[in-house]
This record gives sequence, C-alpha cells and structure tokens, in this order.
Amino acid sequence: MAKRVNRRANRQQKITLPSIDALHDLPAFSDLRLDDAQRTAFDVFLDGAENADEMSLGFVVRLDRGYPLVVTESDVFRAEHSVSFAKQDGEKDEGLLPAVGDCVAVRRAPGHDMGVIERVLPRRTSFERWRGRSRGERQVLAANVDTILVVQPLGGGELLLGRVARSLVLARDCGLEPVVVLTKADRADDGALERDLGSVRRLVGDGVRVVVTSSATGAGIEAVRDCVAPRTSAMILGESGAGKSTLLNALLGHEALATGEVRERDDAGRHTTVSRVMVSLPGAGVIVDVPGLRSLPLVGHERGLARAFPEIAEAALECRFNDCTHTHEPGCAVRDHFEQGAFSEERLRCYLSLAREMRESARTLDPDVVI
Ligand SMILES: Nc1nc2c(ncn2[C@@H]2O[C@H](COP(=O)(O)OP(=O)(O)OP(=O)(O)O)[C@@H](O)[C@H]2O)c(=O)[nH]1
Ligand SMILES: [Mg+2]
Ligand SMILES: [Zn+2]
Repeated sequence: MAKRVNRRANRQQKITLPSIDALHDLPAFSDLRLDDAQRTAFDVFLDGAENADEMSLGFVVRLDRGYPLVVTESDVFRAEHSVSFAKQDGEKDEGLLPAVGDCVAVRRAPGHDMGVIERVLPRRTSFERWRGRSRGERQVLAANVDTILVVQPLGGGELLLGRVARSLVLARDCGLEPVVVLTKADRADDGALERDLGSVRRLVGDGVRVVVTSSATGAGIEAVRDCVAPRTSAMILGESGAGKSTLLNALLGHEALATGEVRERDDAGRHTTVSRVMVSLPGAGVIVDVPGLRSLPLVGHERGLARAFPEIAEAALECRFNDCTHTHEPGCAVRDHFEQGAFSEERLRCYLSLAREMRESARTLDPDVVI
C-alpha cells in the first residue's frame, strides 16, 4: 500500500512544464506597473534579508499547475515559494500564495535555475472568488489587474444575463472595472444580436462598456484592445468554451496559446490543476487568460452589489423595513423607484436574484452554488 502511494507521489513530481524558450508574448518587467507601496515594501524587506544581493523584484506572469514563472528586470525563470510562505501569520490561506500578476521579492542563488519567492508585495488589486464549501476558501484569480473582461458568447441559446451581472458584482467588489465582451457574434443573426445586446445594455447601464466581437470575422477585436491601455492589465473571465483564448489569439495575431495549453470543457468545474497565462498585447497592455470558471458564488459581496447597482442600493435604504426583500413588502422604495422608471427591469431582476443569493449564502455559509 505504502509503495503504491509513493509511486503515485513520484509520478506527480514528474510534471512537465512548458519550456521557457517555447513561451511567446510573455510580458517584460517594464510592461507591468510597479507602484510605490510595492517598491517601498521591497526595500523594507531587502533591509532585513540575508544575502540581499540574490534578491530581485519580479512579477509572476504564469502559473503552470501552480508553478510560478517570474520575470525580473533582467531574466525569466521558474520559481517555487519559500517553505514558510503558506504559513505566514499562522494562516494557511491560499490567498497568501503568489497569484498571476503578483509583484514579488524573489531570491535566486548563484548558479540556480529556479528562484524562490520570498514575499508577495502588497497587491494593488486582488481579483478573488470563493470556492469550496466553507467561507475560508478564497482563490486569488489575478493580482494587480485593472480591468475584468466579462466574456459571454452569443448565438448559443439564451444569453446568461445573470452571469454577466454576477461577474460585474465580483469585479466591482474588488474595485476593478468590468467590460462586457460578447463573443461569437458571427453565430447570431441580426435579430438575436440586437435582442441580446439590448438586454445586456439595459442590464449594465451607461457606466460599463459593452463590446461585440467575433474572432472568426475579426469584428470588435480592436475595440477590446482599446479597453486595455498600455501598462494596464486585464483578466478574461468566462465559462469554458466562451472563446476567451481564441479572442486572445485574435488580439495577438497568432496562436499564442498552443504551448501545452489544453482546453478543458469541464462542465463540472473541477479545474484542480490550472494554467494562468499573462500575455503582452502589441500596442496595448497585458491580459491574463485563465481556464473557464463555472462557479462564481456570491458570499458577502454586498459592497460589489451596491457598486454595480448604486441607484437600487440607494433606493433600498429608503424601504420601510430594513430587511426588505423588495418583492411584496409595503413601503418598498425599490419597487416605487422601479415603477417610476428609475432603472430597467433587467437591473431589478438581477439585483434581486443576486441579493437573495447573498442572503442565503450568508445563512448557510455554503457558497458552492452552480449557475
Ligand atoms: N463561430 C465562432 N466560434 C468561436 C469564436 N471564438 C471562439 N470560438 C470557438 O469556441 C470554442 C472555444 O473557444 P476557446 O477560445 O477555446 O474557449 P475558452 O473560453 O478559452 O475555453 P476554456 O479555455 O476551456 O475556458 C472553439 O471551438 C473556438 O473555435 C468566434 O468568434 N466565432
Ligand atoms: Mg481558454
Ligand atoms: Zn424594498
């Protein structure tokens, strides 16, 4: 029995990672933004570090099966995290481990191929989701990104408006700017396109850009590029098969993600081993591609809900009952405002459904919902 376990452990260690030479479009250190807090934190850390001359500032630009690839001003190399890492402050929170986009203090001893990440420097932003069955499990999907490209495919049946709304709440909760990217426009006829675009626009309002694209015809690709300014970074969020990697290839002008990326169509959402890949777009910023995410539970994202639906959240403060569900209660200001035309039905419907979900997840602490 013990033997079998050992053999399995050995096999797991023989993971082949893509060779660095085969990776194209990696961002350079100078493509990424370093802020004052990060530089200061690095200087402070350096002060107390042993063999400080082995230490550099770097960015994590890929995670292949959890293994970080780091770029520094002068080099690109694989790294592992220092042993003490996961236990910083006595916690074993996955949120403390390096995520793609992280700015890190990395040590590389002379003659070593591998680096060791000693510290994750303060995150300017952190895009996270809850996963699993307890409140404690949060996953940082990308660090230091500015924009979330919320991808939804057209022409595949009913457009999942609720999914768009949920993604906006997650982005706003982390202080990030969402942009809705409707992909595969070539699959939708004019009537369907108009209908879907109309309902998305009524949902998101004027404050969020909506871009219609087709990687097949090239439509809208430049409009996506315009959403990712030089020296900013974005992450693509969408379900498996939504066309995220294809969109990225269209932006790059070649099949960038061919190096060992296996597209997974895992409807059960069991992406336990994942690659997260940051690429640098010609004439623009960087984008992080991640495997499709099915489950995006809302747990305690009230701030994101209020930011994504500010006029509804404000109206809710005027309701007679402070636990008003805005469905049947007397003195409900949300329904009053809605009847006066203050916001669309799409906004109201999504707001109510996400607010209900959050009430329930707060009660059961089981955010593992599938949408
Ligand atoms: N007709 C059409 N098909 C597209 C378009 N974009 C992507 N596809 C197809 O959609 C399928 C999925 O595309 P991917 O780019 O691999 O999807 P993904 O979102 O990266 O999926 P995961 O990596 O599994 O999360 C592929 O068969 C693509 O050829 C498009 O604009 N038009
Ligand atoms: Mg993909
Ligand atoms: Zn109400």
